Amino acid sequence: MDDSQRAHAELEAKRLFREMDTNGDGSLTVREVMEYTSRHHQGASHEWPASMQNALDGFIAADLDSSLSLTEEEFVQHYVQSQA
Ligand SMILES: [Ca+2]
Repeated sequence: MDDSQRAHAELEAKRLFREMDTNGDGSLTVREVMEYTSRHHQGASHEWPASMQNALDGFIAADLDSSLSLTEEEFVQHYVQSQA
């Protein structure tokens, strides 16, 4: 990933973060992430559990300090790495 791809991924991550942060407190809870994933699920309904599991796995991987909430920094870092 070059610098412009990274910058693009960071912008995309920040946009997503704001969309997922429904109460606007600057951190994502498991609940916010799961609700967002559930709302935006587009595959077949039998794929829904796998999609929720992926979201949960992603959340746990991104939550470096195990605070059960993601700061924008944690989220952006995880997102950019997952795009690389
Ligand atoms: Ca929040």
